[in-house]
Amino acid sequence: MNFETILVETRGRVGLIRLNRPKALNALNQTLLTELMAALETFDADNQIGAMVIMGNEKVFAAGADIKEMATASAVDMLNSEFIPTFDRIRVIKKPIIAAVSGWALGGGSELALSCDMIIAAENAKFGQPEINIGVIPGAGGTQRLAKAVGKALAMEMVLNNRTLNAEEALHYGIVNRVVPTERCFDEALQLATEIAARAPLAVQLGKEAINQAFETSLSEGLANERRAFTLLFASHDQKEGMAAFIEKRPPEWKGQ
Ligand code: DAK
Repeated sequence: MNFETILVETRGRVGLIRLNRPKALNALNQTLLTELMAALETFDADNQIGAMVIMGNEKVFAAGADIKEMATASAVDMLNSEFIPTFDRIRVIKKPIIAAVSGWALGGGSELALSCDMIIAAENAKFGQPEINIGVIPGAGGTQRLAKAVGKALAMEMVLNNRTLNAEEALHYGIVNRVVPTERCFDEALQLATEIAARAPLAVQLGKEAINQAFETSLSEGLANERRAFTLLFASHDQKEGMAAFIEKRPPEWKGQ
């Protein structure tokens, strides 16, 4: 896959996407959003890939939507912006996505990280929703995912007064999985993705789906969904293989079937 604004490669069963507009601090322009989505969906459809990592560089994950591209846009332009389909489509990616966040994750960049399933944060990571500085509010989930993750009071402060969170604060409020030395951020994210990608693919997929439903449904609906998914896995080769391997004291061989 050849792209203008991202670099894409595979490492074993992990699909790696590096945001690559360093001069613009990886600002998310329409091209980048289109390319990012194409790469994610290609990896999601590829049986050889079990998990994905999205990363920036050491200074910045992404500084948000491209303000220069957006500055003269009309409301209709925004309605037709790639932001809306991109963030809707990220929600339905079946395989786990891990964000490796070093430096700034601001505005749409923070929303992108929060749309991923897990976040490994570098010690220099900073999360914020500075849209208020340019006369708008978050438009890609910042008011919703953030409020659910950090609670109402802090979300208000972040969205209404540009309060940023450093890596330790982000860990404290549960929006990142762990904080690691900045130079280790990518390796730690890759390691986590590699481990998950080696696990039973259908169980990983249904586990992700079930956890995401916890944020969208009532407890009883969520529990019913979980039971259906659990039961469905008993129709898979990998359930038979996993349990047989345990009993026979050998490593399982997953087929994703
Ligand atoms: N867009 C465009 N260019 C950007 C940029 C951005 N978001 N952020 C930085 N740059 C550019 C700068 O203009 C500068 O370019 P040159 O002047 O060299 O040409 C270059 O990157 C380096 O930036 P700085 O010189 O400012 O670097 P510093 O280290 O001094 O500061 C900073 C780093 C990250 C604190 C600062 O650059 C900054 O505050 N950037 C803006 C952050 C921001 O406000 N982000 C929120 C953007 S609004 C939507 C849904 C969601 C959204 C949009 C639509 N729909 C549903 C339709 C999302 C909106 C947003 O994210």
